[in-house]
Amino acid sequence: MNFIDEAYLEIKAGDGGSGASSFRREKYIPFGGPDGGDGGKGGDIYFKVNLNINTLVDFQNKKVFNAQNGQRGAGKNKFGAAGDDLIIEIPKGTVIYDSNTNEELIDCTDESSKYLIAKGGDGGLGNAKFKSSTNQAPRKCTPGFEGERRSLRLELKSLADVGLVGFPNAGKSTFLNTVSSAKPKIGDYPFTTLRPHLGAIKGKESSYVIADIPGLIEGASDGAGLGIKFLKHISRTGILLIFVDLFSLENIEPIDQVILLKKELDSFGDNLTQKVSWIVCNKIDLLQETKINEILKEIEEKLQVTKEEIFFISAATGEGTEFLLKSLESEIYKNKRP
Ligand SMILES: Nc1nc2c(ncn2[C@@H]2O[C@H](COP(=O)(O)OP(=O)(O)OP(=O)(O)O)[C@@H](O)[C@H]2O)c(=O)[nH]1
Ligand SMILES: [Mg+2]
Repeated sequence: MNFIDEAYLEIKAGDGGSGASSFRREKYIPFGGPDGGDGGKGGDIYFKVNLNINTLVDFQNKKVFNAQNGQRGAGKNKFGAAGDDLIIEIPKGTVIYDSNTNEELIDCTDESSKYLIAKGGDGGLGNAKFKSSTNQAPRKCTPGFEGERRSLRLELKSLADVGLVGFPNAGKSTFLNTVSSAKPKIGDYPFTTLRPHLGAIKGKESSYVIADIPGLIEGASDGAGLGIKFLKHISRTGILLIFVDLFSLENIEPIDQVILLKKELDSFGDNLTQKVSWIVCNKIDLLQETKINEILKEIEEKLQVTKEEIFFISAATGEGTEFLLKSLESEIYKNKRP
């Protein structure tokens, strides 16, 4: 299966135009001097963040990018025009690697910057540049330089503040639907979500972004299910919400879901388990209050999690979500303060 959070590109900046070899020819001037102009510089290639782009899907069809070449110089000291620069637009959070060496080249996190990735070649020199006291009529001119060429791999690591992790069908997308204007697909079957979705939450003081990613299953770190491929999207989030399905179709106990998910996060590495992670038990509308209290007690005691780190919600009815969002906002605000 092809996922859209990764793309391979071949890019080439423009070649410089060649310089011209030419001599001034005018009436009454029998021996005009050299007047060949220089070639124009080839266009550069840049990456630029476009906040309206959320995936790398467009690069599945277009993989080769060339900037314009510079034009040749001409007689009468005419310089060749420079080739146009090429700006490739990408989502915020795209990391660019050299696909041959795997070296990280650019981390495109700033929407106001233009990131230079390949320089266009300089133009060649016209013969006018070679005139000297000893050579009044040089014929020599030089070709332009080649533009830089690169093989790249792009990887999208979304810049969300909060990441949702949980087994398939736990209600992660339903939650994002309820609390933000993002509209990820919801289904009563596992693996409804096939790619990450971001939803913006407008809090009281500030706004923040939640990333919904495809569900994890046991063995994900070894490649089971959709694997852990998508965890890189939450590797930069400040807070993880571990979604527990209180009405699991496979009857996996809430506490076991938390243990299994934490194990998968741990295997992924990237310090995911070091993050602030809260447990969100979803679908309370389907349970009795006494059962909910039992679950709370069990998780508190056996996993040594405090009450403040466990939330009970119904993503479907919205119950409990307001309190969760308020807590998220103050936690994010706390971390963002210098
Ligand atoms: N009763 C009830 N059903 C819910 C609740 N939240 C989600 N559901 C249902 O649970 C099913 C799965 O919801 P999704 O939001 O698609 O689950 P998901 O975690 O995004 O699943 P994947 O994308 O497959 O990982 C859907 O049928 C939802 O309608 C809830 O709070 N209460
Ligand atoms: Mg989903």
